[in-house]
Amino acid sequence: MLTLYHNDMSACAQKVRFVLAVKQLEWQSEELNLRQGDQQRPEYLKINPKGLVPALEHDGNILVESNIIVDYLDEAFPEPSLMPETPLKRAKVRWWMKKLDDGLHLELAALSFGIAYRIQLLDACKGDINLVEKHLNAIPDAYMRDVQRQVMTDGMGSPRFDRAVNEFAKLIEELDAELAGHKWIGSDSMSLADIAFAPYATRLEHLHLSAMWHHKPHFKDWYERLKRTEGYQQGLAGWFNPKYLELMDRAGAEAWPNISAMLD
Ligand SMILES: N[C@@H](CCC(=O)N[C@@H](CS)C(=O)NCC(=O)O)C(=O)O
Repeated sequence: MLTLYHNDMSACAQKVRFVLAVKQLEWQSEELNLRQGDQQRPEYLKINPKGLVPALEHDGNILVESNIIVDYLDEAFPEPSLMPETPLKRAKVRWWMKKLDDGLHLELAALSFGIAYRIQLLDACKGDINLVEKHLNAIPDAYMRDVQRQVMTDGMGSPRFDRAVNEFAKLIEELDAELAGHKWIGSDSMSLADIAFAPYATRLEHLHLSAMWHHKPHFKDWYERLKRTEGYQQGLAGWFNPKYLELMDRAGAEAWPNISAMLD
């Protein structure tokens, strides 16, 4: 029995749902409202002490960290395999995925909060800055707490925000070069790496930033192909939250002139 603790728009949860869909696994959904602080409740902190989604329960065992969860699912449910056949290609897939844990995921949080999620959090706290502070102080993960605090305070004016924009511009450049040589990231068949990056391209698109890859034909083609897969449709598109989409589109369109000026 599989139970996923997740959120409809969380990038890391999207990645896991994509894999569950590709493998056609049945799972039970436990959805958390991240702006209302469900992830900070004591019951959930017993599942993931970092107060982050996703977490997966499989036959009574808890797994956290989305890259570890998808790797586990690929081993526990090997068909269809989402890792390439050779050790070298598997190493490449892992190398790409590691980038997310090495910092890119926090850059995404900086972009998302800096442009749109800060508005949601302020609304959830009814504009009361003390309640916002309380929510931020209760984030157990120090790295996530710092990022959110910096962009909650200074928004797009934060140096943290500028860095995030440029880290993503660099990633798109690198992926475009990678995809010039392979149909998929690191190999010629879709793997965990493609699935891991799908939510990041999606978030950028939702935040009105897809102009960042207008002149990156390989990246653009990869993303369009990925979106047409059944796994993407079920694991991501099927869960899109219209309220988030509306906010991200509106706030992203307003932010774009500032953001394009930040691009080196
Ligand atoms: N490295 C973790 C990151 C998980 C993470 O950052 N999750 C976000 C949603 S994508 C979260 O739960 N945020 C809670 C919050 O904003 O307080 C993973 O890959 O699972």
